[in-house]
Amino acid sequence: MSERSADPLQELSTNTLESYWMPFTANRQFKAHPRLLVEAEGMYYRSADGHKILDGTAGLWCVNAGHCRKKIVEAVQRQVARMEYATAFQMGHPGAFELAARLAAMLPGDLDHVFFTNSGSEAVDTALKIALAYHRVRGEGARQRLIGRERGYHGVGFGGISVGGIAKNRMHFGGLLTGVDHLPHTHSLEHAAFSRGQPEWGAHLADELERLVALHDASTIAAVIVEPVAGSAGVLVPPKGYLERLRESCDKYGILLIFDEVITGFGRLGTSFAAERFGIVPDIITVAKGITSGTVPMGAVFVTKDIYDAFMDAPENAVELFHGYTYSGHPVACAAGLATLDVYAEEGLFQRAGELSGYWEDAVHSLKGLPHIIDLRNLGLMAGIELEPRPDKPGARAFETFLKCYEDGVLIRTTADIIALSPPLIVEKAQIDQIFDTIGGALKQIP
Ligand code: PXG
Repeated sequence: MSERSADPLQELSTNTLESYWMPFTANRQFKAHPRLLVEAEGMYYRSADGHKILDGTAGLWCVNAGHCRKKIVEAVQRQVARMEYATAFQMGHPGAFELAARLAAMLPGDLDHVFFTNSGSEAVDTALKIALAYHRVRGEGARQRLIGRERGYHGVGFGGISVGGIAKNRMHFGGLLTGVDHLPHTHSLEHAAFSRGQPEWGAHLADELERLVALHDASTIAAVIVEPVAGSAGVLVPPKGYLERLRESCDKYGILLIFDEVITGFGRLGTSFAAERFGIVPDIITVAKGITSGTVPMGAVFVTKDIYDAFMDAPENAVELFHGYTYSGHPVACAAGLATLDVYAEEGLFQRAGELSGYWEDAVHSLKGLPHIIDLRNLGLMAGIELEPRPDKPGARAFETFLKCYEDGVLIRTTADIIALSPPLIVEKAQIDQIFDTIGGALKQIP
């Protein structure tokens, strides 16, 4: 990263900012006070006004290998110059097969086939469609219900917001998918505030699935989808025993269990996938983000051999699944994915995240007692810091903390009044200290 960039973006005038409708952003606030990032390397961004900013959020939970890693950048450059695109329908290119095989080798249990998408939202909608179609091809087409969870985030497609459980992401968008129901979320300030790692309280909430089965009958339920650790809603760590009970109930009733690992995949919890961390094998896993360390958009759906095989009974020349994207298995994304897996393996980054998680946990909980904090939670290299909302203005306190931290050189992420942290897995202990010192300093100043 250069000392001070001469990037033309620095010259952006306020007028130039208007046309872009920014996603999940307070557009008017941003355009009045723009925060433009123009360069990145390792653990740092550089802003257009020349400040070095420590990345406490791995971009947006995705840059697990750190920014602009040479090996990944060069692999992308080579691929884009050699063959920038090839159709994925009735044709293939070696990179997609190679990446699928490499991923399959990392997967637990019988998970062994990979369907490529371009984002987490597409991965989720793909997984839900595969679940419905799987039951149908096996002659159980009445299994059409999908069960999500309150406070779940599964991207922004109609499938994802239907099973998702964040009111603001759902309320403006009509009737959504029919036949969807939700488990209760597992967050409880009363019973589990300031838990280190998995809370002791809350496994019984998985038994709510039994209630939904009693209500709808198992023969109508296709799948349950949960994030093993809910990320977007503010890092909600599953209570001890909770995911085990969900797995048991799904097995008992022939319901597919989908883990949405868009955030927890690729080392965030110190293992390849949360499935491995918790010792629970779902039937389907969705991933994105860390699959290319955020370098090129890509998502994927991992399914078991049983699911894949169920579709392979169709006549040999028939298309087995009427689903796919123009850019499924895009050559440049595959090149990025392969190089990213190399970097993860060569540098032992998943293991590194596991080894650092104790230091991380202590750093998170060292904030206890500071103003406004009503909960601290953590797992792997994830953390949630929940603030008491201002009675008149929910979200304002966390947003002001975000702005103050940015001013002080640390990028954090906030959702409502919760600060969510997830640094690249190359983070150093001194940088962990800097993240929490900066947040602590900000909280002392924010009213
Ligand atoms: N599932 C999960 C669990 C996610 O976290 C998606 C699906 C959707 O992925 P795409 O690639 O379509 O965005 C996500 C995405 C936040 C935040 O503030 C998190 C995400 C996206 C935007 C904001 O925590 N996660």
